[in-house]
Amino acid sequence: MVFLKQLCISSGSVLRRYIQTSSRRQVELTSIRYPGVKRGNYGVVVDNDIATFERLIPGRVLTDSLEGYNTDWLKTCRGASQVVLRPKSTEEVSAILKYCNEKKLAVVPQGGNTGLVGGSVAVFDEIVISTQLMNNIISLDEISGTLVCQAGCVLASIEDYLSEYKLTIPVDLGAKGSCHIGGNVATNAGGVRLLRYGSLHGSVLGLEAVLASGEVVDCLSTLRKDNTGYDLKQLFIGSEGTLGLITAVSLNCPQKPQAVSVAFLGCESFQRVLDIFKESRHKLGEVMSAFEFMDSHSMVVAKENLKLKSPIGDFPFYVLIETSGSNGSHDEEKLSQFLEHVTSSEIVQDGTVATEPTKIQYIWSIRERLAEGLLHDGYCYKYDVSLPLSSFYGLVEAMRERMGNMVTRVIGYGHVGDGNLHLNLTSPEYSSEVMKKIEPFIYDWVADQKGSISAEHGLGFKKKDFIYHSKSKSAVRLMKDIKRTFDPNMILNPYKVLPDL
Ligand code: FAD
Ligand code: 2HG
Ligand code: ZN
Repeated sequence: MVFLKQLCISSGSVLRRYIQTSSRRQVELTSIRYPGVKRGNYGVVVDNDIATFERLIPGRVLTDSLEGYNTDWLKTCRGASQVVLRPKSTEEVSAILKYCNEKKLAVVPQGGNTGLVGGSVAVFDEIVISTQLMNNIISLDEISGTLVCQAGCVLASIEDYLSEYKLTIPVDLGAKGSCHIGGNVATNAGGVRLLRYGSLHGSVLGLEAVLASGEVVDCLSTLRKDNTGYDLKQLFIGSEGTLGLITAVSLNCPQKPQAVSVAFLGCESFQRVLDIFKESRHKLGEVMSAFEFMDSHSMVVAKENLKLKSPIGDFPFYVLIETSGSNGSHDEEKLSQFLEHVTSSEIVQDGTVATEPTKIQYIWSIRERLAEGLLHDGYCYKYDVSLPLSSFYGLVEAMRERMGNMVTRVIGYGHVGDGNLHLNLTSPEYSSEVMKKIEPFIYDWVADQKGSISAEHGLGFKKKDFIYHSKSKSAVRLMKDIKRTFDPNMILNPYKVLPDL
């Protein structure tokens, strides 16, 4: 395959710096913290296997200093993988998987290792297959905005590449300096642009994946419309590495907005957040590209743990609204009419608007760096749920009341515009008592409201046993049938997504 451009791995991001500085702390092995999970009947890697891998991908077999590949971003899961493989091409991935399948060696696909549900690292000694070196752009059609690239391209690097062509990427998230597009697709990541561009189920035009047997499934279409049979690519989107290893992706990339504004607003209650949302949908309409909220407890994390300054005074709730479009003065006029309305009707108490890139970035960092800020407290119990807006913040209040002083804090923030709440609790270190008090209560609460126990992060290792809170028995049975068809030896990311396999 001929590549257009190799993207350099983004190294300057805050996220990457954070990962490096905090990786000194040793995390308890997952197999010890979760004694209920038993190692499957898989082969154990021996010298002969290492020699074979070395033949398949010379110089790209790692057996030393694997701590970073074995530990998740949250520092809550640690595997004991003895080998990391770094293929460069689909053919190499295919040869590796064919061999592993024959030897019944379990594997875990890994992109940027920023996943938040323990899905990207081994539970026992699964082999890590990293997409780090699969970072080439394959093609770009500037007219239609269709990008085809390898799965290991870092999201921020793709965004930089596209911006040279006045295009942008339809998915954006705080981990963009480290996460890979393959990882984004494998988790069906949502992020802050979903409100504008929809989910990856719509933006991914095609993909290529390698099955456990080594067979390459070529669904790398670049067509917007293609109704020929079942849309197989959809099965891989959000399958979290359990059905195949995604090696390349074709994406529909929108025009880069020419003008962006961000409003940061303070208000008195969560009901006011909803009032602002209703008014913004009405008055900003098509120019609104993000609607996020955070509570006052989140602002404390931003200020105390991240040393960020709030651009406005103290309020119980904050809203971040982004507008973006092709005509700055038109968007700004709409935004100022909207702001005049919400302040004069006292829905909003105070606010500020940024149009300069550095100021916009600063305001976004208050919201986007909360995940990082929480890690300063010690252990973070992370929940990512979909709820009807009528009961959205009720869960945060219920958890705060339930946990009392068992935890350091309970905070709520997230993508209100998509009905996605991020609920986080922290304590100085992991406590099974705290965990028992949180789960399954939290999942029962969400199921009672007909919500989803995972809006965007997926089930991974930590949440797989609760799948029935959001999916029916018949749906899970079908998922298991699909898993058996795609991966009969169950070597692909075992102990993840589906329970009791
Ligand atoms: P990894 O973490 O390496 O892997 C994630 C899962 O995908 C694993 O199960 C892994 O086995 C599988 N996988 C990875 N690559 C492949 C592949 N090529 N083929 C098959 N399977 C693969 N998520 C959101 O949805 N929205 C957000 O706003 C958001 N913000 C975040 C902010 C921060 C600071 C952090 C740390 C994470 C955030 N996330 C968010 C979590 C999100 O899932 C990941 O950031 C991202 O999508 C995962 O990409 P990755 O390359 O790091 O994948
Ligand atoms: C975000 O939206 C991410 O910032 C992380 O999805 C959410 O920290 C979290 O819980
Ligand atoms: Zn999110």
